[in-house]
Amino acid sequence: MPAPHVSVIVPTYNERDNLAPLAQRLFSALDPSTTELLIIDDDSPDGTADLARELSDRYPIRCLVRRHERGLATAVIHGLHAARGQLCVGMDADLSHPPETIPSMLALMRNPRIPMVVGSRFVRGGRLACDWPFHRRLNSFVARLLAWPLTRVADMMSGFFCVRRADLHLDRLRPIGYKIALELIVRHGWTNVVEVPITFCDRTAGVSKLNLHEQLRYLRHLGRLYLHAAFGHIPGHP
Ligand SMILES: Nc1nc2c(ncn2[C@@H]2O[C@H](COP(=O)(O)OP(=O)(O)OP(=O)(O)O)[C@@H](O)[C@H]2O)c(=O)[nH]1
Ligand SMILES: [Mg+2]
Repeated sequence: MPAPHVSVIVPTYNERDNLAPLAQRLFSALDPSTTELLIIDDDSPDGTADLARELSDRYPIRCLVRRHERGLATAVIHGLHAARGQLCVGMDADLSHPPETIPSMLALMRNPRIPMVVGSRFVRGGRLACDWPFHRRLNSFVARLLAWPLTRVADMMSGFFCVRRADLHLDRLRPIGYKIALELIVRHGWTNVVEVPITFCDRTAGVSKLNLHEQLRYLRHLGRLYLHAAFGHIPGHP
């Protein structure tokens, strides 16, 4: 089988109910002959991986299962290692990120000076199609404020992005937690990141895995990124 042009990497934990609609929408938006959907599942007890294998009869899907590891960012990195496409898209399984935006992200990546395109809620035209309660909006605002000195990307919290595989230095990454796009931007020193507006929808199936523990982990992650920004990479150190 020839290598696909695009690998869409989706980390999953208990996303069985979202997988079929995700595959259907993704392969309506993208040509299945040049795209692979790469599911990185952390041995979900709800049978996400079994369903992914069933769906692979109908769609170009590969499912990799990690049995003794958990974590969104490390799952995406696992996917970046395994990807066969020249362009890699990272996105969530819960349909919060519209697959229909991916073609315009891929088109922007034709410009070799752009290392990354981010699907963004916080640029003109981007929006939340859901009514987040005040505490959630505040949470998101503070999280972005804390990362603001590290990058000018408005939605650096986004898990929806596209990168060129040849530009990646995966050995530089030391992620913990959720914020893989931020990790990629800071560790690569990317300044020319472009954002495209998206309409972000809350999940309608499955449950969120974002909890207080993850939020505290984000603070540790930020600490590491500030150290990196201040002192550069010290081999052997996080
Ligand atoms: N492989 C893997 N995937 C995970 C893990 N935790 C979350 N995910 C996936 O990462 C994506 C984002 O997780 P969500 O639970 O939706 O978290 P979120 O989007 O930050 O939070 P919400 O806005 O509340 O949905 C989904 O596709 C999850 O299935 C994990 O430990 N391992
Ligand atoms: Mg989500």
